[in-house]
Amino acid sequence: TARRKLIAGNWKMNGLKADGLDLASDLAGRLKGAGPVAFDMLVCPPFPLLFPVGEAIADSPLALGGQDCAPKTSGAHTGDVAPTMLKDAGCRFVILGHSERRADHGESDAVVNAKAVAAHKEGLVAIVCVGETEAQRDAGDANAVVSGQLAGSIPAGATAENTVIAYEPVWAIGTGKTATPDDVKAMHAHIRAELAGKIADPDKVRILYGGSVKPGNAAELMAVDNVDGALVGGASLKAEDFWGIATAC
Ligand code: G2H
Repeated sequence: TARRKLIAGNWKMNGLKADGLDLASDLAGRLKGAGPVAFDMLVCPPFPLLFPVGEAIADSPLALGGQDCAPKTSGAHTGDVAPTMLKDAGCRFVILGHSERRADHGESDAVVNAKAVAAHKEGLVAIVCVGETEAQRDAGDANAVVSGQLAGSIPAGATAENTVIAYEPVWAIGTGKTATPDDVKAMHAHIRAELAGKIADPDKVRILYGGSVKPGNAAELMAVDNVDGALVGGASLKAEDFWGIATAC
């Protein structure tokens, strides 16, 4: 099954309005200039930047996503952002259950699942993140941990159109350590097998790799079986680096 690669930039908590506009406009310009490309490109800025960035790239193929959303549509939930609001800002995607959300905000698989249900209701594509810690990997539990996260986080009604999986080994996030192509190949094959019965058309689901992806290692990682794109943090903050990753695949 041919799956079109998705190169997603997770800006995390970085950048003010001027930086975000520069970065997004630069990428949109490169996409426009490149003509037909073999990948989809997505940027996920912090919430306050969604509207200005969304307006700046509205006429471009560069897609917009949020980094999280609430499991509800509206109401008395101070500090939360509803999927309807992401949609209103022009988002097509939302990252859910990133390991930083799981660690910093105690998000469980059940919470991620509820958020994905809410995102799907608004027609957003949920990028559901999974990944083991270093201790879990060292204990030989990586596959079991990821299986549990998939089983708990993927909601009923998930399809290859409304759901993307991102495998991010926690020990490789922002650390400069990257999983080896063999590690990635084994885990992505495991995830693909686990998707059967949980998502319609499991062969069509895109499985992204994330964790210290940069221009220098992108070609090698993106060539691995069942790697259908990248979720990029640090290296998505510079247009040249992010573009370098996208064009390496
Ligand atoms: C993993 C990744 C993006 P980085 O969190 O989600 O970040 O590329 O900085 O390791």
